[in-house]
Amino acid sequence: MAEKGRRGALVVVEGLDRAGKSSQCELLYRSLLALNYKTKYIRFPEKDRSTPIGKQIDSYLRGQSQLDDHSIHLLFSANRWEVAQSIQDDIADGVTVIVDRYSYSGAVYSASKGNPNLSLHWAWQPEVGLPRPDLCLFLSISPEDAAKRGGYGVERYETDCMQRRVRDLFLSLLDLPHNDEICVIDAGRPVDEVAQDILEPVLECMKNVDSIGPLKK
Ligand code: T5A
Ligand code: NA
Repeated sequence: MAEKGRRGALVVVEGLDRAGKSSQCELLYRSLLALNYKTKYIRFPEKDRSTPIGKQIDSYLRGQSQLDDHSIHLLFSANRWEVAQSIQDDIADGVTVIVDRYSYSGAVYSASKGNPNLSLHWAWQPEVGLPRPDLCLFLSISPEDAAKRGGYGVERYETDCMQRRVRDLFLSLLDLPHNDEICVIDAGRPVDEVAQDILEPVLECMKNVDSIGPLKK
């Protein structure tokens, strides 16, 4: 149903661990398909974590291997660069691409580790030049509420202290004038209510896309 010649939108969903990102991406994907839009759903790190880079990330997140903070950071970023061209191609082809975590997670999680040589500024630089989202939905939830949800506490970053730092840094990104694509959604409510709040700004954004730019410094 996308208008002839109009490009697809790049829509990113971000938030703390267990904020409900994957559940909401799946619902959004199905809603857009039901409305006859060409749509794709991808996630970072990749779903099956099966490329050489994906395998290294998976092993690190499960605590099965150790990596220097900068190395793992650059692997997460490389994982996005591997897919950047295919995102551009899909969007040019009129496909709206829904992305579950992106550069914002990349910068914020690494900078939350407390490594004095890994600031948010440093962490953002490898992301500069990646396709800039038309809309980034930040699913906002308290670390306490996130911790009550299924599966929490299994992976490396799922500790209370880390999640608090991650939340603070996510919120600090909202204050940067060049990140005006970020929209905050209250994700502490029932799944269908959150989904309704997400669909409206996405449909609005899809109507207003022009040329896609790069993420800025
Ligand atoms: N990371 C990631 C980096 O450090 N750098 C990077 O560059 C990137 C991309 C794994 C880790 O990698 C780090 C961040 C992470 O720590 P991941 O694979 O995206 O990243 O993490 P997952 O474990 O897949 O996903 P999350 O833990 O983030 O969960 P989601 O996707 O936010 O939540 P979801 O939808 O899976 O739901 C979790 C549970 O809550 C329930 C669901 O049914 C499920 O049980 N739920 C709700 N319950 C009540 N009310 C609601 N509204 C609910 N929504 C979902
Ligand atoms: Na997820």
